[in-house]
Amino acid sequence: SKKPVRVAVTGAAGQIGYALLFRIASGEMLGKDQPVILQLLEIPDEKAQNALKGVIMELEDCAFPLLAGIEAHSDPKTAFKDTDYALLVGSRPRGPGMERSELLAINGAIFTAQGKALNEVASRNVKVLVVGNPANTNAYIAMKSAPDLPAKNFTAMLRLDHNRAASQIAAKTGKAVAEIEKLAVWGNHSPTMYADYRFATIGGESVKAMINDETWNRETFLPTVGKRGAAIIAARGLSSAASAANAAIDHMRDWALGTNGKWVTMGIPSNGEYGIPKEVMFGYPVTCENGEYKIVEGLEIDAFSQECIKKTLDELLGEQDGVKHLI
Ligand code: NAX
Repeated sequence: SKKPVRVAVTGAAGQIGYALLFRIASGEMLGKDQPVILQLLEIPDEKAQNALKGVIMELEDCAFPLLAGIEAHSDPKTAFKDTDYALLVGSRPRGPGMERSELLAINGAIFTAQGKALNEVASRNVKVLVVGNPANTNAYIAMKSAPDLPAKNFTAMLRLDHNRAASQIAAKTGKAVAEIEKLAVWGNHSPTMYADYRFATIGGESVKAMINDETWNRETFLPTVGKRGAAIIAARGLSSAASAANAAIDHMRDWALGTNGKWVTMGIPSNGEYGIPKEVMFGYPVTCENGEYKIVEGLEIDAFSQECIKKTLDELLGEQDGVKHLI
């Protein structure tokens, strides 16, 4: 049988953590034959550490055959020791009345510390996914704080936006969501992201031709996908958690185990593809094979798409500029 791999999860006692850990432990992320050791990080605060203890008791009570160990941590330097995968979920999202500079400063401190800890103690091949918002910029900070690790191993989660877009298209066309191929989401995990179905197909047929309604694209589809997070908060009184955890599982599983040629969306550091400046943590369509992702290149970018991509890029460059002094 396979040797266990180490999976670190931060914010482990939060609501996404609660929807995520049990699925990782049951083998949904890395395969039903891959034992895992969970290395869970929470803030030192007594309430958070107690909540984490409760989650661990429940994980134990599941008696998952693949769960080879569980550890509770309050320091990233121990939590990330030799870790093969790191899901950085805990962060400080923007609260009511919070200044942008305050948000960036708090997360800057969290993600510089976690980036440095990964740099010092993680496996040299660690695959990092940042879920905590602002996800792209937090991933950028962690990457810049870990100069000894490959920059390409730092990624941000845009998979929830991708899955949201797929579900809207399935509803619009009346087709099964599983049949949708070649969907892309460009840019920042924020309402500025650009969900792009120009290349998408269902059963080999063009989704764009099937829908054939540019007004729907611009006035319904894009705002619906962009504001879906806010719609869920309005309805549930809490932000998306199960769907976010599901997207994190999808992202890591596809990265680790491959997509068989299927396109998925990942936030990854640019190498200049599609005119995005180097190192910007940008959502791109990718395929994955042998533990590596590859950007889908050569797609035509029309004037409207160019405009959308510029808007989300400008927002990201602004965020990146706001944290320059921290890294
Ligand atoms: P919760 O507030 O329920 O949980 C967050 C947990 O993180 C808390 O238990 C907190 O104690 C812990 N935490 C905070 N700072 C930490 C640190 N420095 N080290 C370790 N743990 C720390 O939030 P939840 O609903 O789980 O959401 C977590 C993050 O995901 C938020 O930033 C949220 O904005 C973000 N999201 C990102 C999404 C994406 O698509 N990229 C979608 C869903 C979600 O909104």
